[in-house]
Amino acid sequence: MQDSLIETGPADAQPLAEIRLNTGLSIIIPTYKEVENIPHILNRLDALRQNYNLTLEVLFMDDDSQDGSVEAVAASGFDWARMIVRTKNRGLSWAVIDGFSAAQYPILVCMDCDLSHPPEKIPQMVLGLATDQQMMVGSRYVPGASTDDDWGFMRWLNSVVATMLARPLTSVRDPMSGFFAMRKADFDRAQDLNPVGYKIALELIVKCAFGNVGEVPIHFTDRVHGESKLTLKEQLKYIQHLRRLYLYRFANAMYLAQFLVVGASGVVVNLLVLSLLQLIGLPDALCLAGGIGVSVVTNFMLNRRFTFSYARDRNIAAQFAGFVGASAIGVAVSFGVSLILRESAFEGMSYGLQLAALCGIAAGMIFNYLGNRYFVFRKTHIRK
Ligand SMILES: Nc1nc2c(ncn2[C@@H]2O[C@H](COP(=O)(O)OP(=O)(O)OP(=O)(O)O)[C@@H](O)[C@H]2O)c(=O)[nH]1
Ligand SMILES: [Mg+2]
Repeated sequence: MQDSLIETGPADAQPLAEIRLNTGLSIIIPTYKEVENIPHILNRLDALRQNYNLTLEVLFMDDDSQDGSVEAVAASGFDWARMIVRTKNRGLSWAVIDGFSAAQYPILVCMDCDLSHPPEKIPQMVLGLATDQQMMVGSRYVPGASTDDDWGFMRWLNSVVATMLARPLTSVRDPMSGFFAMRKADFDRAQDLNPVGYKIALELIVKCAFGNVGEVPIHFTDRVHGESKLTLKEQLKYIQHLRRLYLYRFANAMYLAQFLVVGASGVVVNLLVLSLLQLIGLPDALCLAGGIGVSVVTNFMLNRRFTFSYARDRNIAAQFAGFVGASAIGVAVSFGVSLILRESAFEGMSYGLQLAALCGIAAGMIFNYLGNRYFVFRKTHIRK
């Protein structure tokens, strides 16, 4: 943790305007075709710099916009601002990660270039880090915050649903915000950063295991200049990102949940195939065998592709043999457990056979899951 960031006493002892911040700030701004906004944001940051006598650097992390952005930063004449042009590993989140890595000061701030995020809130955010907060978020969803009036219903709904889906990962009200501050030391310790899409704050909250995240209310202004890059494709990437984060945070529960969903899909496939074969007039035994055969293959493929995707570059034939073997042993376990229970715990009970069968199915499934998780798709020996 940093020593005091504040030169002159705690925040509530004096008005914010009088506080002098003596720790340098690195402000990271990911950009793509933001040439019109660059002079405006630099002027607002310069005003802030002078008001608070800040030591800061501003790094524009640009994905090779080629729209005059480089020249716009140079023309500002501010020696504390520079542009880093990126040609590899493009994308907003990676631009921020690269900027955080390149930063030279102990406090990191991330913000958009389109003036949606008020730079004037930065001192309050930095102040939060001076207490025990690990991250401070410029938030649209805490009391005192607001958004421009023309946020349509769909945009609002979209944002609410996205935030709700992240709720099991963090209680932060606005984890989707692109405006946040944290310590460089915490960033340097972060491991396994692997974001897809836009939600870099959420990625950092989960991967740094931040429990103390403070929120500062902001007024979120819609962009006036330039175009939004938040396309539908980006929004779909969020689902992929969420899946990764859930896997990271709740690995075992997620593997089991996905395994069960795949199992349920297998029931549907089985019945569909069986009915189709019956329609074309095959004998019952062949219909049953067809349903089982196809659903075993689809279950295997789905588990390999999704549930245990970390192992999908391993030998498919060996995995398939293991999968079928585990299923066969699972069936045997199910049969054995059912028989034993039928003759012991459930003996003489009405529906005793059905109850015994249900327990057998559960035991078989658990065996099957464990066999796949720890043997067929085990995590060791993953080829890089
Ligand atoms: N380096 C880099 N920056 C990006 C990329 N996509 C967007 N940005 C920047 O990230 C910030 C946020 O992007 P926006 O397009 O404003 O996305 P948004 O704020 O979610 O949506 P709107 O405000 O409605 O446009 C802006 O400063 C963009 O210039 C990218 O692929 N690479
Ligand atoms: Mg924006």
